[in-house]
Amino acid sequence: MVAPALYADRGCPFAHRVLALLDELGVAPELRIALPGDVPDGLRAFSPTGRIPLLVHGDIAIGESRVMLEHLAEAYDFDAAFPRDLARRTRHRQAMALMDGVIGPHLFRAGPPNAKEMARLEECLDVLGELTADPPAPSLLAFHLAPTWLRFQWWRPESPVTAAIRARTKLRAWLDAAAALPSVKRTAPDAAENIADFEHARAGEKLPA
Ligand SMILES: N[C@@H](CCC(=O)N[C@@H](CS)C(=O)NCC(=O)O)C(=O)O
Repeated sequence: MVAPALYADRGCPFAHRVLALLDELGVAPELRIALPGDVPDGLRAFSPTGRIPLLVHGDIAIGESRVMLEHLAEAYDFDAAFPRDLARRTRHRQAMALMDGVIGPHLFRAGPPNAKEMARLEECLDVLGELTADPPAPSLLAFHLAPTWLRFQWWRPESPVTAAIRARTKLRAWLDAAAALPSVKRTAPDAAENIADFEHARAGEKLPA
């Protein structure tokens, strides 16, 4: 099978999900990684707006990291992708959707959530908390959530969202264990460099090449 090509910028949390899964699968991707703020070489042929990350595998280009994970899990027969039990499998999918739709976007927002947003976040964290019954073993859920949790701690240490996650002891322990999985750690960027990249991006500065 042709190797997948991943276009991203350095330290991207969404690309980290995919890199962790590929590491777990023992698949070496073609990497097209740009400095933050730059467009990876060749990306515009697939995405004129230069949106990242993008995974190209054979004749398919995928622009959503959650779909990249599912595609790669199927392409490379990752048996542990989801639990076999339907209800647990659906919970995993729901948690990933809530992370992308409700919780994760607060990483990219400067201000704190308002009261209504905070109530919704707490509700979603309750749903994530139900998952802690499953061990944080290698799975699409672990590879999906752990990179985002790392960025909350690195980029938003003072955020009420980070505090709300930390306050949930079991959820926090689960996320910490997911972030400590070997394939997540091996593919994680250096924390200090990643924080500096984020601060540059926030200030709208271009990094020196
Ligand atoms: N839902 C996408 C999120 C991708 C995403 O937000 N990428 C960031 C860069 S790390 C981005 O393009 N942000 C600017 C924008 O959305 O215009 C995924 O999971 O892959």
